[in-house]
Amino acid sequence: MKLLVTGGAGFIGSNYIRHVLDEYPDYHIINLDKLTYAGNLETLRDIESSDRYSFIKGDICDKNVLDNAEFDAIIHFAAESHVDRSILDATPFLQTNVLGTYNLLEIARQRDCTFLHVSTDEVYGSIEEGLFTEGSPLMPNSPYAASKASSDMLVRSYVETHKLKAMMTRCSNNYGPYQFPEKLIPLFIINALNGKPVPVYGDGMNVRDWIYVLDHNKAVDAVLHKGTPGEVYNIGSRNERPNIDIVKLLLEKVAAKLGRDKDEMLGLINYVEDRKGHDRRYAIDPSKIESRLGWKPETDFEAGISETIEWYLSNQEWWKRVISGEYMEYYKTQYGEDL
Ligand code: NAD
Ligand code: TDX
Repeated sequence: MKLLVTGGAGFIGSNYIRHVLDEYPDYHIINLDKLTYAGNLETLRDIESSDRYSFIKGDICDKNVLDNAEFDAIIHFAAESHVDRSILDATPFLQTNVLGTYNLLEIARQRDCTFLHVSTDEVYGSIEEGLFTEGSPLMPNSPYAASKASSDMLVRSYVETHKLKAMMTRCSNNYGPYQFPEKLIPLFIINALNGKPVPVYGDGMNVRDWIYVLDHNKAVDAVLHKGTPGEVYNIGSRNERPNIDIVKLLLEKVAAKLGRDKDEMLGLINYVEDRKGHDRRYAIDPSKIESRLGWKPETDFEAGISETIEWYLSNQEWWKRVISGEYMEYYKTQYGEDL
């Protein structure tokens, strides 16, 4: 099998590539990535010399970008992925997430290859009670979510119209190593390590459903190998937590690891203005993938968080390079202060 992975220099895609190369000794991976601010080849240093891996620097919006590449399936992770950035400027979200996905669908149609679209629970909007199932209506609230829902609709249309062998996954919030520091968990770990305030939006009671990145990728892999074309699969860990609980857990664990005073660390909590259109609660029902494909999450949340904190402690060079330059400008615009 030769897999074309898009966005493989990002957080989830890089973890997916590592997982596939470890799991399937006869698989080859081509990684197509534009290397935006979120893409980083240092994340792939340990595998770049593998003769089963190759890299194309390119844009998924470019019609000719894959002209010289051969592959059996496309696993599509590439996206603009941060909600706050989509509120500041949605343009790249529409370009990459909508037009880029359309371009890849066309390429997949011409080659008649399998297409696995990696989407998100955010397309369902916010839910007060109960869980999102695959049949829940799409009610995206942020420009990011709207761009992902649009891409989901395009995938659906290619299945119906062109009989493309496409499948779709919708996963909850991921955490783990190599996540870009703009997202809640790495941002708060790094600020805590640096003794900087951690900016909690609103009342801190928004709920997210957290999953360890490798569990997500094992589910993507199950869909690739055992999924039914045309189907959507929700992926989640049944692990709902209000943000403030996560923040306290992170700060307490960082304090313990650094031998610092817990109450002093908790003093870094800074309630700030809420995110515009902030979804109150995401909650995924993963019963379908569990019962039909035999997947289930394996990582205990507290253990996964401890490992993640340990990783950011031991890989300071990685994130110190990542948070320079463009990210510092973004941070100032978003939070009104220097990093
Ligand atoms: P990320 O921002 O860490 O990585 C995105 C990658 O895509 C980067 O390497 C970037 O360079 C690349 N990219 C962006 N635009 C591109 C373009 N036009 N052409 C080629 N490459 C481009 O994102 P992530 O958190 O790893 O998310 C990966 C996918 O998973 C996304 O589709 C996202 O919507 C989805 N998802 C993420 C989460 C989460 O919690 N992070 C949850 C559910 C679903
Ligand atoms: O500084 C912050 N303060 C804060 O309170 C940040 C960055 C976030 N938050 C809150 C907002 C959310 O309620 O924490 C929660 C998680 O925020 P993010 O890490 O930005 O994730 P979220 O907006 O939930 O979206 C994530 O999950 C779904 C990913 O970024 C998406 O790519 C994925 O589709």
